[in-house]
Amino acid sequence: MLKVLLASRNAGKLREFSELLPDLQFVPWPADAPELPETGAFFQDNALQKAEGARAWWLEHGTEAVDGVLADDSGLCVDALWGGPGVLSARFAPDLPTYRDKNLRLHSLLPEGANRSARFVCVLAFAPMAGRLPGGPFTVSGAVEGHLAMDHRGQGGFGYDPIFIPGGHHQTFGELPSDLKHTLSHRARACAALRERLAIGLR
Ligand code: ITT
Repeated sequence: MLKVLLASRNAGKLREFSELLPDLQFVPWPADAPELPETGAFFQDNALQKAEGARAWWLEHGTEAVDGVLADDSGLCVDALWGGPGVLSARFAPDLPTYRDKNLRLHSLLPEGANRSARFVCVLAFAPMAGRLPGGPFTVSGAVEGHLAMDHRGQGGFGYDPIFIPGGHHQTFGELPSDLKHTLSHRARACAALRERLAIGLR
């Protein structure tokens, strides 16, 4: 079983990766490790920056051997907001403490009757550890199309899940069971591509 350092402080992502990739053993990013910079303009830049930053830090400070480092940069892209908050999703409305408040702020930016179409995008970067896996860093991606609900609905998931309705459904990711989210989400699709690249096969 490959042992992979997950370069993320987001507990929702850690839970989803453990469920989506049960054939990988994840080492969580330590609480006392530094914040990983993400200064790029695109999901792919930030995912690579986090994976390579975490790999360099782990080579000096890591407490156990790992086969590689996985980083995720993701976000919600709303068409009526020219693709925003997009790559800035984690930094949207920093004055508001909860995602319920952030979601309401997002709604307030959409004029009455606006196009509510949106998509979740996820780019994963994988950086192999030299001597343990061959090759250099690479990225894979996934997306799910949908639209924004009129209000904040459901307790499941994390982040923007309670306002996103995936195409073909009437409930938000906050209301739908996580098993169903895992069949069609942006992160599930990116994980399927990652499994192929790592040749660990699809379940
Ligand atoms: P790390 O960089 O430490 O991984 P982060 O939360 O800062 O954690 P991102 O920079 O990738 O991660 O920001 C992505 C934001 O987009 C995240 O904070 C969520 O608010 C949102 N997001 C991403 N995937 C999501 C999902 O599956 N469901 C709901 N919201 C999601």
